[in-house]
Amino acid sequence: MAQVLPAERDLRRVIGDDETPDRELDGVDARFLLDLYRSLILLRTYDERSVVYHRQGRIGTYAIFWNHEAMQAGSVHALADDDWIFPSYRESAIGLLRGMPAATVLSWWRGHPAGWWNPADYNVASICVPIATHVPHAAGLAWGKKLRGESTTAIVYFGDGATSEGAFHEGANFAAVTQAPLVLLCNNNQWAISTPLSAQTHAETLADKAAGYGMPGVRVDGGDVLAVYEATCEAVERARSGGGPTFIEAVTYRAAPHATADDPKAYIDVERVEEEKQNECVGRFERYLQRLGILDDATAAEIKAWATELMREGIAAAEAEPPADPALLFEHAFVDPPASFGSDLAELRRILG
Ligand SMILES: Cc1ncc(C[n+]2csc(CCOP(=O)(O)OP(=O)(O)O)c2C)c(N)n1
Ligand SMILES: [Mg+2]
Repeated sequence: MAQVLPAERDLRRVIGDDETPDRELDGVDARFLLDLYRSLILLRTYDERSVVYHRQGRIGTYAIFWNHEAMQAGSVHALADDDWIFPSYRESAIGLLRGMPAATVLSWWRGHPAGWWNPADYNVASICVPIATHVPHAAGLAWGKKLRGESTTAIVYFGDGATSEGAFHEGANFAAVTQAPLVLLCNNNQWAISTPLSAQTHAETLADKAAGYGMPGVRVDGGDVLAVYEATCEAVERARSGGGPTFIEAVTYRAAPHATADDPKAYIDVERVEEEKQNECVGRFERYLQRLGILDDATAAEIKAWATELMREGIAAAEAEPPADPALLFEHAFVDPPASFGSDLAELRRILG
């Protein structure tokens, strides 16, 4: 039986602060760092514009991921293009990093069928809203790739709350038993809507859970894009070389409401949110790049303008989609529709105009 060491408890960091210097990272050059920055700005712009579009009534309820861009971009940049990504609703726009049009994801938030893509086009699975149910899907896909002798790996994103779900346990255990090439990336943003982490687990860290499955557990500062990148590279390398799954706990803090339908003032620590905003992940990387002399104002402005234009085009294209036929909602619901179905549908069409 393989021996599994206790999870790493210290938070890994690469980007320094007032007290700690930046740590050197092997094998990354200026071009890579700027690509990473471009991804961060794309996600940040997508997220901020989406909140505006929601307020303007142009998309439906939206799950904000402000300050979680680093754990998303850092991990995706550690993958090969054919590795599979299984997002939760919190990573709804992660497909943009694989070339998916913004219009597709915006259409998803508009509840329009154009928001559903063929996962095989991008190796990005559908956005998963039920908590943790995609963990077994990802474990199964990764196991299948291993059985076929392919070197593809998969990564699955889920939250701290998801670790209390049966599906998380089933997926993690299955991946470990089959030694599937899977990275389990837990975004520990310390809240599951209004349920704090302290009500979620009595374990000292979520990474400690990994030992129970017989897999390595790592804790990283989820606001440090390079620490997430480094930890994911190691996990992907382990997976590819037959070493099985890894659990990564990316420690972040939810600095925005759970979603546009939530008002967290009733439960969240407002001062802590303000602290997090001061130290948010995109600004931290920007300052790091400036310290290295890699990012100047003109380049930053050019990247921001590019991302803003992509969003402008994206919402225009999503809004130009012809309205969907409401019959689609029922297409897979009945083998034999009830007798009243035809008249009910006609009534619905009449109401929708
Ligand atoms: C199976 C299931 N139960 C309940 C819900 C309702 N729900 C939506 S988000 C959420 C909280 C999840 O918290 P966490 O896993 O920490 O992810 P986060 O929202 O913080 O990214 C819950 C309980 C759901 N979507 N699916
Ligand atoms: Mg959470």
